Amino acid sequence: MTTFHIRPGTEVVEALRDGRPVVALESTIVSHGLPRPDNLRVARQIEQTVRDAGAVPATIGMVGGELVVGLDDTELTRLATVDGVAKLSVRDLAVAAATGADGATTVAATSAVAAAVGIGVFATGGLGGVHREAAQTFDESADLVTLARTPITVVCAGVKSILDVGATLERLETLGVGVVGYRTRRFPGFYLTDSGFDLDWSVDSPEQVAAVLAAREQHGVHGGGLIVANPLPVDEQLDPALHDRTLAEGLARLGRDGVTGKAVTPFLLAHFHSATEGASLAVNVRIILRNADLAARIAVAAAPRPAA
Ligand code: PSU
Ligand code: MN
Repeated sequence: MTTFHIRPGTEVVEALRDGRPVVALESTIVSHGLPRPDNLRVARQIEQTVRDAGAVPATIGMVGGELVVGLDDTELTRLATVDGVAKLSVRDLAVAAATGADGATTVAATSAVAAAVGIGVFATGGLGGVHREAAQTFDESADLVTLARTPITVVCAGVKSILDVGATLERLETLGVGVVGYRTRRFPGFYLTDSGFDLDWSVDSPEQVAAVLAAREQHGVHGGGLIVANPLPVDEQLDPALHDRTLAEGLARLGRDGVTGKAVTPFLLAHFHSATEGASLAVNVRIILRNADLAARIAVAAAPRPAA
């Protein structure tokens, strides 16, 4: 009988064993969220940003059915460049493993796998959430329900602006997922600095996030996730008029091309990247790198032992 253990990379094993800071990174953004050939370059840059801030990066993905925490460069290259890499949510992991698939893990799957191996901090771009037509389609990302039951801190620039942000915030409240702004009381809008929605809580430093995590653990009451919402500075956001125009076009195309289900998010992101002639890509990359840096500083502040 084949065995299906999660395989942590050597560096990740050692860091976790020694109580040094580790940051989980997702691979869906690499395989499905960013266009080639930029995706591989950006994936490496994200890892380097985590290292520069003193933590060990652990990009999570599936290679030939093996679930890897801390892909090496050959594996990362494979997920960034080969065709047919599946988009894996939590429910897909076992099927993909049993069938020997290559797969990229979403925020949901990355969070679940990271928590399973004892990684507490994760950086991404923007979370999935409630889609705008959800009242008809029921399309709500599994990111939300997974964060309800997974003890992980996700650093992101809010939820993707292609979504129904208000409905997503309501669902996060219902599901008991903590949401704090990083030096802001406004929920970020991914490509945009401000989604237009208020937040109840704001934290000022990585140390304060570490204190939240310590309190949660010592209380032993809240077993779910914490979202640290890190907005882009206003002068780095996508031009709001360009954003709104591109989004309206993208949503119209969805309907016209009959795109549904898990293809919706990659379709809209690809539309943004081509319709803005790279402007949204540059913004998306800035978002991820800033989040990787903050996540690493949180992991450093929360780690039992400092980085080597
Ligand atoms: N954020 C990005 N780019 C992405 C995603 C997030 O900047 O590609 C991915 C994440 O992996 C997230 C997924 O989990 O989109 C959401 O997909 P869906 O809406 O189908 O759940
Ligand atoms: Mn969906």
